[in-house]
Amino acid sequence: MWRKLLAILSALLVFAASNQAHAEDGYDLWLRYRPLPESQQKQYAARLTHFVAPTHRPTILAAAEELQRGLEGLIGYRIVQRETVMGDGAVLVTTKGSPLLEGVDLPFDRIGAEGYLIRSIALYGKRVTVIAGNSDVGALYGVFALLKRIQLGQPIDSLDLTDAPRLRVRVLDHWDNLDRYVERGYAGQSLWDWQKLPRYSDPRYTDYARANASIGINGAVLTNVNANADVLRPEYLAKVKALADVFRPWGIRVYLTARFSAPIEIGGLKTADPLDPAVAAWWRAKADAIYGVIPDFGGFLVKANSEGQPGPADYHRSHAEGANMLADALAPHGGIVMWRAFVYSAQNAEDRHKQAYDEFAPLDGKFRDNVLLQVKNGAIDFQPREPFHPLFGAMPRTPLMMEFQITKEYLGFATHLAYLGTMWEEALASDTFRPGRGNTVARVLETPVDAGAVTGMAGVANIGSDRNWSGSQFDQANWYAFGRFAWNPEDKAEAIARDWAAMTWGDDPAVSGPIVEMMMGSREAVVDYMTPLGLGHQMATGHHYGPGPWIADLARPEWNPTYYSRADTGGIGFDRTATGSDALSQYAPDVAKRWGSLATVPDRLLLWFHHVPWDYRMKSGRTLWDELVTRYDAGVAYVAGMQARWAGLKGRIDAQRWAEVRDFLAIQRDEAQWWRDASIAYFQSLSKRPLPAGHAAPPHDLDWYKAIRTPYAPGNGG
Ligand code: GCW
Repeated sequence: MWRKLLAILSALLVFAASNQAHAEDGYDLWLRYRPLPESQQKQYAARLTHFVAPTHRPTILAAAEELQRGLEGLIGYRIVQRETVMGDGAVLVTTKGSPLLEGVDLPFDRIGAEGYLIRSIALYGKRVTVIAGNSDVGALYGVFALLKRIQLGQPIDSLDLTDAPRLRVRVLDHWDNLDRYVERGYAGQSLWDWQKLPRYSDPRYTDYARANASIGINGAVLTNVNANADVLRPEYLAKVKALADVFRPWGIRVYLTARFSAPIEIGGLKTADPLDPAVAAWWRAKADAIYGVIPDFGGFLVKANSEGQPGPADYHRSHAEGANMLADALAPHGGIVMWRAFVYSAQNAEDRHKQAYDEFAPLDGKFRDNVLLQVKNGAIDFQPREPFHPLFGAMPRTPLMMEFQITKEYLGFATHLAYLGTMWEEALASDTFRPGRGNTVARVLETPVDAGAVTGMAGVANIGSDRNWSGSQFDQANWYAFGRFAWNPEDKAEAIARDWAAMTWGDDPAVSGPIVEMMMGSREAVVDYMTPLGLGHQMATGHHYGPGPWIADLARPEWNPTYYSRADTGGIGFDRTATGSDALSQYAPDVAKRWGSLATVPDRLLLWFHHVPWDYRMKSGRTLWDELVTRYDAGVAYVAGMQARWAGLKGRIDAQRWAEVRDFLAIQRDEAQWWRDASIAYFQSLSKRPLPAGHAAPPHDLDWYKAIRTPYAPGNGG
């Protein structure tokens, strides 16, 4: 009796102590490693008694320390290192060719350079778990995979797992300026404290690298694509080196954005013409200098001739000529160029949707092997919904990498709960029909254009100095999901959400179940209350915060929401069929045919490709106008539903995180209503139709919504 009481008391004390030392504020991300129930702890403990690993190697040391840290949290003790297998329960963290594995047959040929295998085997008559890769980083990924299993309460008794990333370059693009301002950042300042580097390295850099490694991210572009050449100066390279040194054990390379005019700005040259020998020599010398400091430097990311950035077109050279010149400078060192296809021009009257394709498709096959063309998921700009970019599948001789935006510039910033996994799955699963059926965007990304060609995926980071990293608890899920899709573009959003929810909020299905349900419909809800039925870019100017569907007076036509909606008294939508801009002709004929016909275009893309009258009859039987209103209201209702679900989780989730999410949902609810009311007020001024029965009129007139100004909304400039 007393012993039992004492046990309960001490358990309570441990719980209280660990709670105090570790208030849940989101800092730990999905690597919380909270204690498992005692019965589970015992089962795992028997399997994990000690580890054997060549920890003189930095990446293996990182893996071993993560294993210790994770198990200490999850099962309550610090697993010790031994020279060799000392009994049952040894964990071997190692690589192919280890003398310990002599005579053991393991499928190293299945896991590539960065994959891992995890096997339960008998070694020297003992029950052992082997975690191994062909490289140290493979073993590191294997350790994270084992820890994930344990976090999810899955058995580890007879393991036989292999996994390997399907893309080679899996990078976060930080749009971070040198003064720590983050363009489109909603999570505080840049993590990179340039002023204190290189002498002081914030311990957060290690936690950032750990989190990335746990989901297989292997690169970080440290600086904004709207670039500043100063980062290429020697004093900044010393700072970049300090970050590279922290990241290296975690398998993460650093990359920088290269401002195309750097030879003029910091090199004293008169030109940045890529065909000028002095310019090429300057970049070669710059690359040599970078690799002298950072031998495993990843390469450059370039935004050229887009939104005011300099580029090869300034000298009447093509994008290929510009990219290849940089690629040649990096090639001797094994570096790559990620050249962005996000190019459109104010001087070009062509539908913005068509411009990148027109520019790049003719250059197929003209880029060096170490160039990756980085293409946004859609042809416009990270809208809540866009059809896939027509370049996917259209450049079979050019490596294309995907660019997703993790930070929610167009999806409600940090406060709106919008799980982007479903959006990315939708893009990746899209069938390009090039060269034929079944070649999805994911397959285009995964299939190297020739042996040894690079493949990749980039995500515009949503990470900043906020304690919870991403500006909100739920935006962490988007960072997590991005890593998972970069590892396997054919992964499933729901499976990813389930893993994330269980690791982040606890493995209790009564908690993680409702959370996953909230997440799975959340992006569609944003589409509904912001831009339903294929509308796009209806946001207010510059900061993109809140609705501005009436805006028509901006200098560049394609910056105006009215350019995209084409709403008038007759109807709404952008005719991109042959009678309109004919952007559809940039897709494979099967796709163009399906989306080009009113009979077969899905509702979700209707107004993206067609201009239809307000009384157009939808598949639901409603008129277009009624359907539009219905969608706006459905979006708002979904948010209300999330609020109710979240209220039901009170007490099951730690107080601080629960309250934060509750308050953010309240903000989202108000803003969803604002979007709905303002949009309906504007479109009704054109449709001149009554609201369908049961749908309330906006509480204010259109001018009231037009008068709203939010000049200090974050993310739009330093
Ligand atoms: O989405 C737009 C953003 C810009 C961004 C640009 C780009 C970095 O509004 O802030 O610039 O895209 O992707 O280059």
